[in-house]
Amino acid sequence: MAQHASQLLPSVILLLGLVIYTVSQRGAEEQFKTKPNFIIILADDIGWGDLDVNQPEKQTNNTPNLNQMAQQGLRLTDFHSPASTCSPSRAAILTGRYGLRNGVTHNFAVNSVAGLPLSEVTLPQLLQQAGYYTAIVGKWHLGHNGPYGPNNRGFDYFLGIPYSNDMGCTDRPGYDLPPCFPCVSSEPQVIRQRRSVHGGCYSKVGLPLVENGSIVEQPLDLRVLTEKYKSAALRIIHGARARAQPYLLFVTSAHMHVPLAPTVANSSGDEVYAASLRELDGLVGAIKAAADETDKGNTLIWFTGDNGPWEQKCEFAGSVGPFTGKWQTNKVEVQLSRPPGREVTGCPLWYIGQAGSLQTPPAQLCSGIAPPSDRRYDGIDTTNILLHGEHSGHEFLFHPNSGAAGRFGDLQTVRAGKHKAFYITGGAEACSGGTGQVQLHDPPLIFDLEHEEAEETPLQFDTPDYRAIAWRVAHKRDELLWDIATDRSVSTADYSQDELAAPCCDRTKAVCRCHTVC
Ligand SMILES: [Ca+2]
Repeated sequence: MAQHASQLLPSVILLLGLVIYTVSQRGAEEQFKTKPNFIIILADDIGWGDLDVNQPEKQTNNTPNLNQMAQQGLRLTDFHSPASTCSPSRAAILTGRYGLRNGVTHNFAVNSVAGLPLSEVTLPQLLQQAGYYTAIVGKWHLGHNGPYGPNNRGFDYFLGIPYSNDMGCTDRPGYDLPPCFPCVSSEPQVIRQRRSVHGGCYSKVGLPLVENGSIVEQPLDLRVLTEKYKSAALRIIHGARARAQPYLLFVTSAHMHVPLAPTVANSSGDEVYAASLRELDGLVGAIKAAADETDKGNTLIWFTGDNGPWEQKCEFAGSVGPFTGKWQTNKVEVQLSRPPGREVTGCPLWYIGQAGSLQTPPAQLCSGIAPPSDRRYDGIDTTNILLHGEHSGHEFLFHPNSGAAGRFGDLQTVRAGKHKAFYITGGAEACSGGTGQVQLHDPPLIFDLEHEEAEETPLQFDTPDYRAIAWRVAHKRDELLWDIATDRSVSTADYSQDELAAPCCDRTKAVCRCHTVC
């Protein structure tokens, strides 16, 4: 149930189940003498099975730097995204609150007028007040106009895209399914749009690269974006260290969201995806190396994904590993993708430092940082998990509908220990193009994940086991809804749109083109 977070990092964690503790932490008393630095690397649409460490038998060797982090740091092996799409996932990470509280229940659009409600307080805002330098490099997707931009939501610096990397045309489109046309095409725009029926091809406005509220390139060049992000990230790390200022660096990479844009000799889907993974891994390695070089022993690096693979992108989508949601694909005529609630990413976490116990957890070192007490939080403080090896987390997790079926934000699945209950299934589009039939389940389908991670066979309804679990789930679900209903600070997001809200460096030119600094 909701907990009132009282310490640092209330917002970044929604945890459940075991945390495999791979590093002995005894013997290093000197870490975190000062305020620790935080680096959060959030991969987009990455799959649980994309990391070598999660599927070592495949011997793909695409993620050597992440492997190293997994070996030397902590792996959170039952770690869940708070939502199944980009905006609500990011809103929950930055606020520590479910979408039903922070108001962000589905994605914002290119033409969105607003964003994450201004009544919400973000993690960077708290750290900024505590003297941190705060920077985001990558995708924002929580509103790009005026007060909703990242520079007004707690970040001192922003370089990146206001939303997803497929929400605008480019001159050299990356790999996508279906392939999107370049901004400049001999074909009439209307034909381009008609052919882009699979979604994801936005041809009206060029994809902008924004730095601190100003468009610096439109459309941007996808093939050099990673290098720009890397340069910015390293500059931030070195700059903060030179000033002896603690920092929060939030790297929200375009990887593995389509369009993928690696340099490849062979453009087969598998090779494109693997090359993109290697590119992401290289970015992670460069950031870790810079953090090691500048402030080893005083920096926490957390790597995770925002919502799992976008399955309808087929060969350009990630791997879910064994978490296939088989009940849905077997029992429903049309194949489903991205089963609701299965937005799982088993994520390695690395904290930089020598092995050893930590006498002073960051929450204590950063005393004075406390989220507002006028609202309730769903996130928990992870100090003891990260630094002291505790295997605690949420016993119950709630997964909202973020756009597949039902009303936005409705509780779709509930995770209760080793069990998972589905109230709604269907609605997501599969690689085949089919969309599963939306079904409501009352009583819910319940799976025992300890016995069957593929979720193929639900428990029998008329058994004492089922009834006991269903009662617990229903009780906790009601408790959460009551908790939200009595929360004094619940926000509502404005999802209205206006064409003039689209980022545009020059409205007199097609697709808002500016080749150089605008
Ligand atoms: Ca995503």
